[in-house]
Amino acid sequence: MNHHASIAPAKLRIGHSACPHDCPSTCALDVELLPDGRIGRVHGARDNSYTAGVICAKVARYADRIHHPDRLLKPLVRAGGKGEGIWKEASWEAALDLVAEKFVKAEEKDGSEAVWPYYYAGTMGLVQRDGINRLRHAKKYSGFFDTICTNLAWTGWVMGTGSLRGADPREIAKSDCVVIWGTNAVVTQVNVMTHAIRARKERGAKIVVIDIYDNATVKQADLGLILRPGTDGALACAAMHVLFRDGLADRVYLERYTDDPVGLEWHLRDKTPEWASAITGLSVEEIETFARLVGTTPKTFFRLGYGFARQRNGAPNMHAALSLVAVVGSWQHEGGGAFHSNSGILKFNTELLEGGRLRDPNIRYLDQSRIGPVLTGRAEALNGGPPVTALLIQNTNPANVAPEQRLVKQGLLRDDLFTCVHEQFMTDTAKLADVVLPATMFLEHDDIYKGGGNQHVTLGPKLVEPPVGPRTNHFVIEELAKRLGVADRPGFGLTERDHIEIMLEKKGLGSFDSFREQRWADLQPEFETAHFLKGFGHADGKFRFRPDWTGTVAPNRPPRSIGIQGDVAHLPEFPDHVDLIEVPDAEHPFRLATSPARNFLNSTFTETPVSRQKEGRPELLIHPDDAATMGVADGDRVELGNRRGEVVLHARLFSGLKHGVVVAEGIWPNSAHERGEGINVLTGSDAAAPYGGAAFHDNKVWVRAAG
Ligand SMILES: Nc1nc2c(c(=O)[nH]1)N[C@H]1C(S)=C(S)[C@@H](COP(=O)(O)OP(=O)(O)OC[C@H]3O[C@@H](n4cnc5c(=O)[nH]c(N)nc54)[C@H](O)[C@@H]3O)O[C@H]1N2
Ligand SMILES: Nc1nc2c(c(=O)[nH]1)N[C@H]1C(S)=C(S)[C@@H](COP(=O)(O)OP(=O)(O)OC[C@H]3O[C@@H](n4cnc5c(=O)[nH]c(N)nc54)[C@H](O)[C@@H]3O)O[C@H]1N2
Ligand code: SF4
Ligand SMILES: [Mo]
Repeated sequence: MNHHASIAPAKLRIGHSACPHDCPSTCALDVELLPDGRIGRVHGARDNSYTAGVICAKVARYADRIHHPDRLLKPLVRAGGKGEGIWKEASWEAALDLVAEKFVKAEEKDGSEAVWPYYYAGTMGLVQRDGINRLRHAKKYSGFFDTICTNLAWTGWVMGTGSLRGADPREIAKSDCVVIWGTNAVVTQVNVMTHAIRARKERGAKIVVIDIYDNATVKQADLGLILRPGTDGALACAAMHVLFRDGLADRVYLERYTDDPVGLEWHLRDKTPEWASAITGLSVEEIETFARLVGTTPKTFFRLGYGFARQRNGAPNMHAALSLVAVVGSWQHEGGGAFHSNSGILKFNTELLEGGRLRDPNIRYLDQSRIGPVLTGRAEALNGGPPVTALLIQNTNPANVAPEQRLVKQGLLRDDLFTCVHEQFMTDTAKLADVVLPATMFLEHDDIYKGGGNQHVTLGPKLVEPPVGPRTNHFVIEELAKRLGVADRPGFGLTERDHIEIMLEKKGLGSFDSFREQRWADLQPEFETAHFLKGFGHADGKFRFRPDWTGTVAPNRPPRSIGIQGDVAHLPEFPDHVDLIEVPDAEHPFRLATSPARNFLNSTFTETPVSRQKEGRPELLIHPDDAATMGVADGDRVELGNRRGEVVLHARLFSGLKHGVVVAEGIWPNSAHERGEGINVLTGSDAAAPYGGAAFHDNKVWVRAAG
């Protein structure tokens, strides 16, 4: 016996992967693989130039999630009333047979559009996320218009630039001023901070943060601007006014690269700091200081987030902020310009994966954000088609995260609706299902990931065996296809690895095995392209101060069956402040934002004990002066509500926000709330102009002591 070998510590193996979660950072990961088949700590890859060795704490402790005792392991079939929590275990064969039978029945009764595959970004892997579209197209099921997260922000961006890309986010490290606008980056995409802090350390760069409350990112700022929700357009206009007024606008750049600088200057003549101060709640000095800083610092990098666009005027506000970047002319400099998302540069050919050739253009689409009105049968939400009587849900938790929650739940409880949920945990949505199927986690299956907030494509190969029971999304789609008679159509019958290999090869990125060695590819366009110095994405190459709000700009224009949305008549001709938001009134004197929690990612990680413990309980941040007027003390129960419903939270007195503004952090499980109803009872499912999208941070509410 080799005594020596048996006591030597087992060498820690490291597996390489990508974070699959819906976070712009898409970190490259180094995962500790333990000899017993479990994982240890997860680390950020040091040699990835964007990740740079840093990841968030919740993914570093992923062992708590993947080895969680509450993971779903068996297919479950409802054995009591909907939502009662009485289940019967079933074999995979029996459960899939039942799902297929119900889908066929729904189709026979109301046509194929009665079935709605409903999915989102629980995993951002292309195969496991988007493969569901192959089944949808092959079966002519209802289409899915994915508005919930990106539509307001992307639309505003593309209206200006014509293209969904921007300056290399790593250039933040080379800036002299970093403006972090409407993103709580410390919490939601920590890698932005890695590069911003480097700029501060190495170059003495100033960090500006624009938000509605004194959050973890504002605390890092040299200049923190806390404004009223939905007023960023006013700030941007006043800053541009100051630049024109003080001769700091780059007129040569404007003449060459923009559509109507003269019209813009005339339009801004009365958008003074005083005007903006009254709208934003910022002081005139704050606005002047901000304008002067960006106007005199050529290398100013604007990192524009999603958060400030989650307002009904979010698209115009995003466009207004971008317009400021053009007036400064900062696009011309390395370390300058703006960035929001790179989704426009990282295109793969997903024809086979998503079954593009099987698509029937006459099939109606339904709006993801409007699942409440859709499931409760509102004719305008059904877009001229039949009721939805069957749902296949993967990668998302709409009973918790979607707006107007009472409608969503009312819909899911319908007796004539059959719902199959494929999940890792018994989420609020799974609880309301008829069949629940257990899903694998990212380290247990093969996939490939595109960075939204960076420029990498990263492989996430299978690194560990799943427990007995859970199966991949791909498996479920393939098995249903067999039972529904479409398994012989193009794109079916391949493995995950086949799909990845096909996409890599079509993009000239090698094979699965070579890419596995390589781990990721850096697809950053070169400087002049990235900075739009060869022209912006519109046909005339110009940045548009006068957007064509109902025009045909890609990427997220609504499909024909949905059309242009919301109050387009009031979208501004030039950058402006428009009151498309829920303006407070006597009955609803407060503005509520539902901002992200650090230890949760949407509703994910609400199941892990450390995240739960760190977040404490559902709270409402409220200004001490506002609390005093209603006799509310720190920790008291408060009820807040609007015409959509009411929720009880615990007050946390907090002076880092404006009077009349309240913030509820995190999407807690519905069951963590007093009445089993979550924060999205209060948010609206009306589609915002012009391309739709949910305005999660734009809610007028009343607040009162709950005793
Ligand atoms: N820890 C954690 N990380 C996450 C998530 C999470 O829930 N938790 N969610 C992930 C997802 S899906 C996404 S899309 C990204 C989103 O990440 P972000 O781009 O950061 O967007 P949000 O998280 O919606 O909000 C960011 C900030 O905008 C603020 N805000 C709200 N309204 C306004 C406004 O009118 N003006 C301004 N200036 N600020 C406003 C909010 O208070 C919040 O502090 O984060 C991802 N990362
Ligand atoms: N009040 C309020 N509501 C919001 C927001 C807000 O800021 N405020 N943010 C909105 C935003 S930006 C977004 S993007 C949405 C996100 O909402 P969702 O897309 O629903 O995101 P998660 O809540 O993270 O839920 C993803 C689910 O997918 C599951 N999952 C993960 N990987 C897999 C897999 O491989 N297979 C299967 N079958 N399941 C998997 C997870 O277990 C999890 O339950 O929420 C929106 N809702
Ligand atoms: S920062 Fe975002 S991408 Fe990186 S590990 Fe955390 S959740 Fe994943
Ligand atoms: Mo999102």
